[in-house]
Amino acid sequence: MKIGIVGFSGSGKTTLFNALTGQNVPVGFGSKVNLGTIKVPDPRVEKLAEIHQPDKVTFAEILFADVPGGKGNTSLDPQTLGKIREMDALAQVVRGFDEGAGTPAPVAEITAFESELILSDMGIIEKRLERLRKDRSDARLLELMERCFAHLEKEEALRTLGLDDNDLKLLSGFAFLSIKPILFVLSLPEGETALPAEVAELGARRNLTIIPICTAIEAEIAALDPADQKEFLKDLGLDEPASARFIKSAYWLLDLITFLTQGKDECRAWSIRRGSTAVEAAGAIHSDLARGFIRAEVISFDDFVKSGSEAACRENGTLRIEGKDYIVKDGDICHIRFNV
Ligand SMILES: Nc1nc2c(ncn2[C@@H]2O[C@H](COP(=O)(O)OP(=O)(O)O)[C@@H](O)[C@H]2O)c(=O)[nH]1
Ligand SMILES: [Mg+2]
Repeated sequence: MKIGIVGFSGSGKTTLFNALTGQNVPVGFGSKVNLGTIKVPDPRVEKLAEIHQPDKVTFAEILFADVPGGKGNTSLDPQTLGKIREMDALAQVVRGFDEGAGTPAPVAEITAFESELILSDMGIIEKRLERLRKDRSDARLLELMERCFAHLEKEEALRTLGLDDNDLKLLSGFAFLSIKPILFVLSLPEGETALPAEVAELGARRNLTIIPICTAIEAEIAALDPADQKEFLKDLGLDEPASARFIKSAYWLLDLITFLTQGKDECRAWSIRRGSTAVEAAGAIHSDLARGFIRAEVISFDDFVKSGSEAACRENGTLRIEGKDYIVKDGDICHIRFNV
């Protein structure tokens, strides 16, 4: 799962990237995509580690790519669009600070960025429609493409069209931009914590997730050692760092859940999409486990902690045997039995 930190130049993307990952990438104009991961904090993994004392403890991770905005302040060049295309989901950083860059215009910035994605998608569809109308070979795709185009013409992103699973399958090869899930980070000046009224209003009206973050300060905090971080955050009236707030929103945006695996060798958390089956969860661990899937032995985290051991769960019936199609729940501890 790769989340692209995107937006126009000078909006605070690299600063946010540093705040999230604790890296120290130089800010300012650059054309390199920076990559970094953050661990998803999860007290359940810590609890399992406490019980098993394993050799290794592994948290789920989210991968970030800081995608430079290119030269334009209100438009995106083809290279930048190409880099955005590779992302699974987007976090657009919107400038909310002045700092010599001029009065911020966050609502206009959100709209302008969306327009760029929409225009790019329209270009792709237009070309394809021409061919589809000439060939008359694929009526289903033609109908779908016309529906998409009409929606984009109204300046609406494809993600708001209400496409069903079949539609999405047909469209997956096109890698449209305005179809990608997106959330917004408003980079605020020091000392401010709330969204300006016009931004909050836009978010409410269009049902957008917009997180206010003072990116510059949070980047400074992320560079401190953990003990000092707590102190600093308390002074600012925050109970958790930007990365924690961001992860929660990203999980929600991408509709992710966590399942767990445990043992003497490793206790580990894994992110999968809500609605994934046991065999898909097995595949997240290793393709062999999906290929040779026999069954999953599943205990909910709460039941495990209450019962104290896997043997006790077997005894009291809280360990369940589930098949391929079982829909994995958040907090399930899974043991995949497989044979390859
Ligand atoms: N005051 C203030 N300045 C910021 C903030 N975030 C970034 N900056 C500054 O704005 C400039 C551009 O930031 P940068 O992260 O390089 O933007 P990018 O081009 O989107 O990657 C840098 O000088 C940053 O120090 C912020 O939240 N508040
Ligand atoms: Mg940058």
